[in-house]
Amino acid sequence: MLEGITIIKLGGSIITDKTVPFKILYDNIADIAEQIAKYGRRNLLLVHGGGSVGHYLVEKLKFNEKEAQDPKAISTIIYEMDNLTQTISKTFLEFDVPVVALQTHSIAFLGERGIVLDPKFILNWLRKGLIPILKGDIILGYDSLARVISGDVIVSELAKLNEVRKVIMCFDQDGIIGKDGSIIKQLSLKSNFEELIWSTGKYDVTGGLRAKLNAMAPIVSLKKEVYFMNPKRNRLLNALVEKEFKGTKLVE
Ligand code: IP8
Repeated sequence: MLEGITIIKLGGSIITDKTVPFKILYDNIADIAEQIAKYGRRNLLLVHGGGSVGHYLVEKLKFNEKEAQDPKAISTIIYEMDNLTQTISKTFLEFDVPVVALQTHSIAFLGERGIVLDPKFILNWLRKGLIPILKGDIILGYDSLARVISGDVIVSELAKLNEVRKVIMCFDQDGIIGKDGSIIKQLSLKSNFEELIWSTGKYDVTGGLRAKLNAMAPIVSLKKEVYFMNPKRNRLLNALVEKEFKGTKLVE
């Protein structure tokens, strides 16, 4: 039986330099892989963002969710995002962490009432001892249109599963910063999000901090733990093993 799963979102700002197209932050990925290797358990689901690969390409190729959609643009974005996943998978394997890359666009679909995604396709890999890695991606919808789907929406969807207990959103900030410039230890979902400070980098097509907080709100309501943090200096490992770490906890 699976229980106590933690979802880790590897935000685009921690795996890429969001100001430079296609610049992958290999050292950060290796640091995260090493911490997960030290953690040793496999009750994890990974989801990564687009950073200066996905977000940059969506803008550069003028990917449009409404009008005539260029198959070559869709293909290019998916191809480059898959490459980013492969880079992450390779690094994890180098640290003997057995991941399996599941292409979000192959297993998820946008139905009229939201994402359609059979959790069996993901959880069965966990039962097999592999850590699934999904990503923000382009998926098809009920209306035959392709759409950018943020990794945060995938995280939010998966976090509703009974087996999931905790969500750790990793970014390049030490946590969510309030208007006085300091890290907020506990952020209430009732607070005024406009007053929060968030560095989105140059490219961001999926809505920044507000969209992230909106995606996480239902998970907090389900009484699951949701944290925003920078994974550096063993903070991710500490969060996994329930030691003290720097970051922001979302509360109702
Ligand atoms: O960085 C975006 O995912 P996110 C995915 O998790 C693409 O919002 C293709 C830009």
